[in-house]
Amino acid sequence: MLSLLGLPVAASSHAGEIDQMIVLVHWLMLVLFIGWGAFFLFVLVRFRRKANPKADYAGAKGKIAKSTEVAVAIVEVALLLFYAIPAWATRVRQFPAESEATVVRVVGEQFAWNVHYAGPDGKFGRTDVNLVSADNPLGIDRTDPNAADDISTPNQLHVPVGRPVLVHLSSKDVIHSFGLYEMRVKQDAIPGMQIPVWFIPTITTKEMRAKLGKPDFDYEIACSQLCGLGHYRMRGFLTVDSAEDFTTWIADQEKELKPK
Ligand SMILES: [Cu+2]
Repeated sequence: MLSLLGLPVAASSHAGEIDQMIVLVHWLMLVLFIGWGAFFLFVLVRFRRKANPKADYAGAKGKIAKSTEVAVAIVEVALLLFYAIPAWATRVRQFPAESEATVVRVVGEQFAWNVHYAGPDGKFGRTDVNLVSADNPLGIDRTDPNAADDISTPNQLHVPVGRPVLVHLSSKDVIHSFGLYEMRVKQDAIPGMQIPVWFIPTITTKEMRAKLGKPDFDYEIACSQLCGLGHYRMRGFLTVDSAEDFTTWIADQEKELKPK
């Protein structure tokens, strides 16, 4: 059923839960589509003009219609109560502790995703809108001691596998939407707000490439909100690394920070 629906591959710990819900909703829609379609055909024949030359203002009466409506409503309420609301509650109420997560800031702008790592000290440095420039899209204040080791990577989000990722999401200009399809993550990025989003990646990019037999496969960061003329090219990449590869990558980024 999943491949039939054309869903992207799943690579986070909660992806199965979301997919199960999507599948259940589609089953319900399939039943409704067939049911309503059959009813429509029945009505076309049953109430045809030839057999009913005179319109009946009272209309047809029957119990089936009402009980069907009630049954559909019950299924919908069950989907909400047992699947949608509990899944959502985990997303928005059970955030991982910052000490146990990879914490990053992601700031959307027309038309890029700026990723900010706190560096080895684990403290995000001060940022200032007045310092924002082409070379410093996040406006990181390098004179702040906490900012000395901060890393800023445009359109490149690297995270280690198997560990919660906590993203503090924001935007510099208009409303964007942070979409990681393989992680089943989507959240609006709104200027003036820092919105936390979290997920646990379960398959590294390298493993996924091998699994799919596609050596150039990458997890993408898509902007899921029409945010301006360049919206189509607002595309970043998420790389899920093994713990060692992630450490190496961070170390490489740190090296680039050192004054040349
Ligand atoms: Cu956008």
